[in-house]
Amino acid sequence: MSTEKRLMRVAEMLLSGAIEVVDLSAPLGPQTPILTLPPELAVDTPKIEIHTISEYDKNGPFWAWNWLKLGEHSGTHFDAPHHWITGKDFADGYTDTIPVKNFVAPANVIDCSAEATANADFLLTADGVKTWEAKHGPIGRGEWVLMRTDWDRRNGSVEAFLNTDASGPHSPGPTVDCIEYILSREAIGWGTQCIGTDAGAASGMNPPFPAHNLMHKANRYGLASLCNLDRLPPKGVILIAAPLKIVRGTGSPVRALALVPRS
Ligand code: 23J
Ligand code: MN
Repeated sequence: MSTEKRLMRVAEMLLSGAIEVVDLSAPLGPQTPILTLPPELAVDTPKIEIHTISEYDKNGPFWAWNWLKLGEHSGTHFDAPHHWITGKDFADGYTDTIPVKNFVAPANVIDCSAEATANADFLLTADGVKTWEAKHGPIGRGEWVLMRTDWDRRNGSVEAFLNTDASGPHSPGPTVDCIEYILSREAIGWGTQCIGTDAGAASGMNPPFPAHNLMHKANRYGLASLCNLDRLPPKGVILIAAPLKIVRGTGSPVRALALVPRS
């Protein structure tokens, strides 16, 4: 079959529902949980604000529109290489310079939901990824690796989502060797369902924040606060996640979508 015919076959399957489009983004608004870092270390992103300019009123009689106050790293969002010091020198590491073909790629979904439900500090290791590969097949070059934890079930509550106590944040994520391993498989990115791509305990790892440090050092990407990974099969889906074309942007909220064959 010609490429033209195959592409139109995809369009037919989208129209018929044979290929389903699954929404992997959380609602983006004032209730969206925002990352908080230790005050001695950092300044935080402000909460999202949505301000009405007009809604068919004296400020605009026939139209409605808003303006936003919105951090790049808010809600379901994309991390670009320039976000981290290790990725700062890549000319194609900003939201406006990443090649757009990298925004459409297959995804591998590693189900850690049972482990993360039992233990909020659960860490996925390289061995955990290899065990998954033995069952589902190898992670291919240019593919996403997504850690399913069902953490999106906590999205309605900032406290539950951030899950911070006196000892710090408790949320699942990858170990250093997990990220090293998926990079050896030439994954294009690492995605999670928590506030960031790294575990709550990641500040104490070596290097600190390995998903950020190592993925961005390799000019690769991150996705955080993904939803609905429980609706995806382990393999065989296409992920579409395109950040806004912010000039020299370090990340952006995204409407992440998965193309999934209807079973
Ligand atoms: C800055 C510092 C630490 C972290 C993050 C940002 C994120 O998670 C993010 O949204 O990129 S852990
Ligand atoms: Mn981020």
